[in-house]
Amino acid sequence: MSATTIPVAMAFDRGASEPAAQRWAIRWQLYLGFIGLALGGLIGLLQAIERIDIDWYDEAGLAGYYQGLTLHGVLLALVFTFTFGNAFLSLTTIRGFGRPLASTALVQGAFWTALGGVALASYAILSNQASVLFTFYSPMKAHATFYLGAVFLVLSTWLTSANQLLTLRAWKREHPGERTPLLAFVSIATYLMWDLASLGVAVEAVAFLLPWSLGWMETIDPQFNRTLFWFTGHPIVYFWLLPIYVSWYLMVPRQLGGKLYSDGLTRLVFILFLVLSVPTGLHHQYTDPGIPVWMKSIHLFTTFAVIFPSLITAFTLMSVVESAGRARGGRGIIGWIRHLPWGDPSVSAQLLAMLVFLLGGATGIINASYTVNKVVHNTSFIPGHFHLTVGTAVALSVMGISYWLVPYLTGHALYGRRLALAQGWLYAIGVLVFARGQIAGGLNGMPRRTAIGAATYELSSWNLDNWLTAIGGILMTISGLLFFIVLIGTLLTRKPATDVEIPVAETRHGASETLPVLDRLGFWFGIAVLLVVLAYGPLFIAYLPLNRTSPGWNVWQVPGGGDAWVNVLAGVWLVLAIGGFVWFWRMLQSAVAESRRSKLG
Ligand code: HEM
Ligand SMILES: [Cu+2]
Repeated sequence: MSATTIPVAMAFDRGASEPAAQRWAIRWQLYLGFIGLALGGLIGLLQAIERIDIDWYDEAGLAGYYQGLTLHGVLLALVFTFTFGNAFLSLTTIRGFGRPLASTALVQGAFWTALGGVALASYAILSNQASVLFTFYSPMKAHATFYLGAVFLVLSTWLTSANQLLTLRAWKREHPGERTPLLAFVSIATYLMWDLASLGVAVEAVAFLLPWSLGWMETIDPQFNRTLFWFTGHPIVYFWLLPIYVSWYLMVPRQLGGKLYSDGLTRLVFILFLVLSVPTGLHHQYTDPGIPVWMKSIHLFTTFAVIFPSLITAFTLMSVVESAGRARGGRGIIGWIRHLPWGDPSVSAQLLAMLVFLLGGATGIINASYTVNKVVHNTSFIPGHFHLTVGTAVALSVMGISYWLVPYLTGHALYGRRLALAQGWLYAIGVLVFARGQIAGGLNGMPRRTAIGAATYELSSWNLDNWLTAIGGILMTISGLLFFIVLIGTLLTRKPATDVEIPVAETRHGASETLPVLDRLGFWFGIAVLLVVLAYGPLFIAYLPLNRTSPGWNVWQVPGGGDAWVNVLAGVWLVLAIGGFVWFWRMLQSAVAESRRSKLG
């Protein structure tokens, strides 16, 4: 039936202004993230059921708990989030400016570097030479391919950012004197924040970890590296979150049939994140020695300052959602909730993600408080907290966004709407049970990053917490399976999508009411740099010279790994992985071109 292919091709041309050569790079960047989500999520299941003494690590081919936990953290917190951000905010930049990205080579390059990074790091982790968790604290020492992979992954985000900035410049030339379109503005602000934030980990990896791991440098300063890590490690949470805020602020209102509240307020929120996200990292080091209390206190203040744009967000979104519910005929104090379009899986997943995020934000304030932090530090309270934030507010929103994004990018209709609906609810219920287990366990002194099932000091009072963690984790995994059934069904279906567009809301208070200074990204970036210098400068000055005394440790593996033949294997593996992918891709493209030609002929 020829009707199946032709509308698909037409669907691309209708709404999109991205050329095919940019679209495939965006699409594959997204798919790479989905692969990370699938594999990472499956390992989450292993971690959850380990707590009720079901140990499937051997069966999964993993050497142990920490190899699994490294995969889980890296695939979900780094690979999944970065590739989604690269894909989604490239697309929103295109849509915002109404023109293609300035450079096709950069958007394709971002995909290839991300893929190369994932290949390198996966090799290191899967061969059990890098069970150092996603925070890769020294003096635990991983194989160099692990750090190289991290560098590549960060590079892919920089290429994406460079492309946005080039596109901004091109657009400005075409539209002298005009206000930057809001959607493009927030997409670029997100990446500018991250450019600054990622410097810490880039310096850490390139100047210290990589040369040390290659044997060019004998010893390392673990405390200094931790500080560089957390320079990036706090703002990274906003790099996870802000792409989702782009959807919550600018897209969900449209999906609800309402309007975005205010152009100016939205810009202000993203500017506040740009300015305040980075000078906060020391709140992860409240318990670290060697850092003066007054410096930690400054970061405490900036941390509480970032709560401000988060609160603006909470109130703005609530007002948008409520007025949409009322516009749809809802009445009474809570009657409007029923009138929201809960039957749309993209909307319901994101509304549920927002609700769960309320608890994520509240628990975050507990972590951020200097004194109360001592109660929860390094306990399972922390994973309880961040599965409500990145693990749900972000992950569940990405799934919700996918329910329109994948049809948009492929031209295929969404498969299994009811499954998709069930998926969102199941995940939200699952994570609430899971987090209840982890949070209560943490308050009961249960450590994080520990195979609790195997621990000899397990307390009987943790029993209920462990069961809740396991049951919640199983529900989340089933929900994940549903998501991938919907996703694969959508990729395979022949039914063309009927309504393919990027949902972008109109604004109630538009750009004409916005102060011009709220459009000046360069100015705010400068302020952000200044605050970082003030917040970290004195610390680094007081800290230097470096205390490079520690050799590398491999605490997860019997000594003897990392021989020369392993490096040869690593090289071969890499070449095969990348070469195989290119070959497969070329083949696929020529097959598609072939079938188009024969259809037309
Ligand atoms: C099926 C769903 C999931 C389950 C059952 C699950 C389970 C777990 C458990 C039990 C831990 C704690 C391990 C420990 O402290 O020893 C953990 C850690 C973690 N999870 Fe998940 N998780 C899931 C999904 C996610 C998602 C979607 C994300 C992020 C997008 C995520 C990010 C993380 C991170 C960053 C850690 C910390 C790793 C570390 O401490 O190094 N998880 N997960
Ligand atoms: Cu933080």
